[in-house]
Amino acid sequence: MFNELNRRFSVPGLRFEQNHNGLISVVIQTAVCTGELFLQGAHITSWRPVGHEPVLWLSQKSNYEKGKPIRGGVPICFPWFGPNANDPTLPAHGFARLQDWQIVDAQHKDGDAIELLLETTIDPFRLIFQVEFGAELKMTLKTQLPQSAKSSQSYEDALHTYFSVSDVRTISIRGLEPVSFMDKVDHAQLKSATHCPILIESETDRVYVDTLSDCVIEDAQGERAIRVTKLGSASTVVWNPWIDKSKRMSDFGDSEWPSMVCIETANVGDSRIRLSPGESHSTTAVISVQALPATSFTGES
Ligand code: TA6
Repeated sequence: MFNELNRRFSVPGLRFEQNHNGLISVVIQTAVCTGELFLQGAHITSWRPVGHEPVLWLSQKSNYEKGKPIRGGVPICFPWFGPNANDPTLPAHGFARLQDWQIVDAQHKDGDAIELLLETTIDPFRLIFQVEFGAELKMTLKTQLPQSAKSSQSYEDALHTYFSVSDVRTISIRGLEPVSFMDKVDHAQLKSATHCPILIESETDRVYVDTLSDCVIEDAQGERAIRVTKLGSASTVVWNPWIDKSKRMSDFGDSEWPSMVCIETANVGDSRIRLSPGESHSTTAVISVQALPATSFTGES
């Protein structure tokens, strides 16, 4: 199968591989970046622009098996976020990250970038995932409700991006200072804006509501800032499991929590998307990295 894909999509800097569990991935190696995406879940597992350390975080204990979610990278959450409200036996974050997607196009773009187009169906919706691996990482999840649908339908979506940081206890996250948030670590209470950058000092699981703004992870110790720009997303989720929750996840190493933070580009809760037959919606995230001067982190408290 993956040999057929290599024949069908012969693009310089792109090749298909298959792991020991039969999962097929697209491996990208160009003059501007490296990256990888698994066809299961259209799941981006790595992106590393030239001159930088890897930007996406992956657990050393992740599964890479059919039907199991990969821990890290960019899981696509669809058609619901978190546990299913009506049936707890259904998979958390929906089906999109668990099922095979079909790659329908791969091509070189300006700036030695490579663009992939993948599709899948989650009845009654059709999903198209467009990814551009380049000096920036550009991701768009387009959801279509076919004209033939009998009625309007709603869904939640999220590009649940895991970022690699030097130490989550030393970073600050800017862009959400004026935004209220639902605190999932405190009975999902709606809390007022703090008007301060976010510092991660304990388990953090917040859904920032009604925000279109960029987020910037300032990682002075890692000498870089990571920017998340978004379109078509009204919710931003910030998550770090900290110590106890990490221990409760079998695919998350007990000592891995300091090296990651999630900034998720989403439409959840009251911001869920409702489509009429024939309508579509796109959720886009663009990730960019900027080196920070080494002097900006003194390490002094
Ligand atoms: O986005 C934060 C969150 O909803 C957390 O509550 C945590 O469950 C995380 O997603 C990971 O979910 P997963 O199903 O991938 O373990």
